[in-house]
Amino acid sequence: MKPSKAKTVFDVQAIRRDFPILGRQVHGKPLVYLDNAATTQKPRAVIDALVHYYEHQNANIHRAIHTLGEEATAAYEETRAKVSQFINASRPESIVFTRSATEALNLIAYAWGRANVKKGDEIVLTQMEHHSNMVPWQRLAQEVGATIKYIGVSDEGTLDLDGLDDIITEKTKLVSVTQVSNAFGTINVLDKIIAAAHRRGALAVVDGAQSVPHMPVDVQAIDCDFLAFSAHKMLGPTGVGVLYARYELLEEMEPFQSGGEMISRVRLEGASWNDVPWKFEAGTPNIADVIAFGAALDYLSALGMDNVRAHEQELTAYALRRLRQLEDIIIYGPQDTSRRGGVASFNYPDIHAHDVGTILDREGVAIRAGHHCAQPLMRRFDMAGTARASFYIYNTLEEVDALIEGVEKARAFFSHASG
Ligand code: C6P
Repeated sequence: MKPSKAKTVFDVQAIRRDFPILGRQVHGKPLVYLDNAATTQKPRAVIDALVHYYEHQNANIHRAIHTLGEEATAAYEETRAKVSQFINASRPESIVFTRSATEALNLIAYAWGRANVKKGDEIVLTQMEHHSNMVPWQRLAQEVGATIKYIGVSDEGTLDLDGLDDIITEKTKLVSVTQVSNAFGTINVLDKIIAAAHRRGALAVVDGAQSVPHMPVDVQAIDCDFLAFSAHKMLGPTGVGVLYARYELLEEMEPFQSGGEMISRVRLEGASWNDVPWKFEAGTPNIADVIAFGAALDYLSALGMDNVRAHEQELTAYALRRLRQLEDIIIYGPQDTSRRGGVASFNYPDIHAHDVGTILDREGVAIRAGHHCAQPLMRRFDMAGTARASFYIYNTLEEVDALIEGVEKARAFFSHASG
């Protein structure tokens, strides 16, 4: 089947030329990188920003009075301002840099959770959360004697919001929900959940690890209290995460880690804290990678997040249409692409997802196979895992064809093997 020409909103071939890794081959085949939900590739501008920092500006920040230190500090803080603008935070001081989305979620659980969640209180999560938005809350609940309640998932892979008022009650202190499922791609409608949380006086945490990289996200419009995401899933380097929080909450919260940078004054008897957000950035941060993340944000902003979303939606619609034509295949998540991100998650009843992934790898096609760090969701569907293709700005319809051909090969190989 020949693909119809892409109606893409930007020049994908020009974008591809910005990503050096896309020129490589895997097992003698051109690399088809469809594991973007795990981490995305990096454009030359991000790689260059890292090299430029180490070649021209390398210095510690917030303490040196020399020129290099001042330049590095300015570049680091400039990324904070760019992140703030990217998600429409009301001020850059609402942005805390962490190591990852995981660390951002842990920061909330420790610094806010330990002070505010008490015995008998309730925390509300969903059954489709990534482990990073489940385990920190489970540990907190266990430690303080709180209870966790879960919003269930329908057969379609969407949140079951019937009975929401019985789940979110006056006992609820915090509701934490992913905006987009990493495993199925489901886009969750947050308004109802966040409004219900606020009506009961609870705070709302949004796991934006799979939404911020792929669609416009406006924290003021969503009305969340916290948002967590990772730079490496949006063209940036690994080792940088973002915690957005309402400024007043950061002011009230005690620090997460302690040491250098996060203090204002230290005496033998004790210490006082630095201003927000530096109070939450103890020790020398990941300066180079934060600065290079700024280049990633520039790249995405120049494309426009509406365009990023439109491109992924087109690829996903095409992928779903082609996958549906394959006999026996099971596809997870909503079929309507207006309700799902750039993810196609599927299984054959009699072939292990890892086997599909291995055959695809021989064809140069990189996908993820397994439980996607969402074991409770896998259990809900009575399976060990899925094969997951996830798209980004540099993927093409032709690469979706390569995926389908690889899946067909896997099917043929294993039917043969077992037949
Ligand atoms: N999901 C995936 O392949 P970190 O690892 O901290 O950058 O991100 C954690 C995380 C949190 N929430 C969601 C919804 C996520 O998808 C992830 C990371 C990757 O699906 C790696 S497990």
